[in-house]
Amino acid sequence: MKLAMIGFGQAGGKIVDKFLEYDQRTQSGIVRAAVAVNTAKADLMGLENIPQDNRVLIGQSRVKGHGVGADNELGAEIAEEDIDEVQGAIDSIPVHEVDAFLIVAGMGGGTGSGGAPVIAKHLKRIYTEPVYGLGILPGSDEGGIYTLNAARSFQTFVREVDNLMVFDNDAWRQSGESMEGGYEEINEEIVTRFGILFGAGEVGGDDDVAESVVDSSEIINTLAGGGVSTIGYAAEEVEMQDSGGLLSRFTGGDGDAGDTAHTTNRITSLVRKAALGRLTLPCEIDGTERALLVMSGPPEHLNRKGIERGRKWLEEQTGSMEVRGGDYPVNEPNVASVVLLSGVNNVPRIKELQQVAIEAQENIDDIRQESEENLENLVEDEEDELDPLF
Ligand SMILES: Nc1nc2c(ncn2[C@@H]2O[C@H](COP(=O)(O)OP(=O)(O)OP(=O)(O)O)[C@@H](O)[C@H]2O)c(=O)[nH]1
Ligand SMILES: [Mg+2]
Repeated sequence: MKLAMIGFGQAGGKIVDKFLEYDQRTQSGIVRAAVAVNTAKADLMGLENIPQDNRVLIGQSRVKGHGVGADNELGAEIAEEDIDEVQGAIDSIPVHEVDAFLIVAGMGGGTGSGGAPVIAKHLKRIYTEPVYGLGILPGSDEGGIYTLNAARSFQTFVREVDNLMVFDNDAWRQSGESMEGGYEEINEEIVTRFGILFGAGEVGGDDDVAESVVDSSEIINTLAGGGVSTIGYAAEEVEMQDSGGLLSRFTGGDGDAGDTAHTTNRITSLVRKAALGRLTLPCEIDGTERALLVMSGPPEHLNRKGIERGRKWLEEQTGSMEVRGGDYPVNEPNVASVVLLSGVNNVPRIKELQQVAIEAQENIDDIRQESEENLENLVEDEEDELDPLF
């Protein structure tokens, strides 16, 4: 599946930059175009793979290239004011060649958090292609303003996009590591999972293959209907056959004869590990609306029986009637299972964020009321003083 990726803010830019690196490394062909937008000049300069012309500095007259310092209202204002500059970069994308847009942003800061929903709304108005979001939730140790930004931005972002895929830094942060080193690994984790998912929709051409291989329309249909998505992943190293490569499968049926049971069992256990292990956004998988299973690996280590069993198991576990599945043949000594759970409903972290947003709203009302009362008292006092009878 070919994507036009737009990274908003520092996290967004870095992750899109990493997707380009992944794309070059694996030849997955998922990044048709990559754009980075930021209010901070230094962040844009630090990117490695996104072409210079596709790096858009916005808000220069307001913040002089220094970022918005986690003020996401300012981030949103600037994105709206400078939307033409962002559109200028998007104009260079051959949109007829992409299957969808993917907007990537950290939800805790100012630029990405404020700007991502603005650009999503803009793209939806102009283009017919689906607009997906990849939202990064902050770690809980980052401080109140980050959580509050995320709580607010999340609500808006999920409304503006066709589906919001989420990665929660809080569930993935590692103690005892530097922040930067931690992000390096986390970003690698992100591009691996999403890379396999979207890369699956890029295999095609041969009609014999098309039947069992995941098609980009299956990814789009799984994401359609909106809501929040999370992704599970599990992999195992395997030995590769010396010759034959991708073709052996289609001439030799289900690959290595004799090993079919082992192959099937490996697949079903990887599906369980992916769905029950650490998800990009931890949640209860029961109650998921739609799901997609992608099994990637050397063709001789994939079989239809395993994928069908894995798919059935996912139906039971999620209670969903809409579980798709297929394979993604690659020439790497790894069998991997990627499970996309779309429209998840039981997510503790989101409930927590909603609570934060509600409390903040209530506090704002309290603060307003308090200041109004103060004002009234002040006026009354003054009136009292002015009254000569007292
Ligand atoms: N996974 C991941 N998360 C990151 C990375 N960098 C930052 N974050 C997260 O993203 C949040 C927002 O940070 P930034 O992206 O730097 O913020 P920004 O959008 O540039 O906004 P301002 O700096 O306030 O202008 C942070 O609170 C982190 O949780 C990264 O490289 N990877
Ligand atoms: Mg920044």
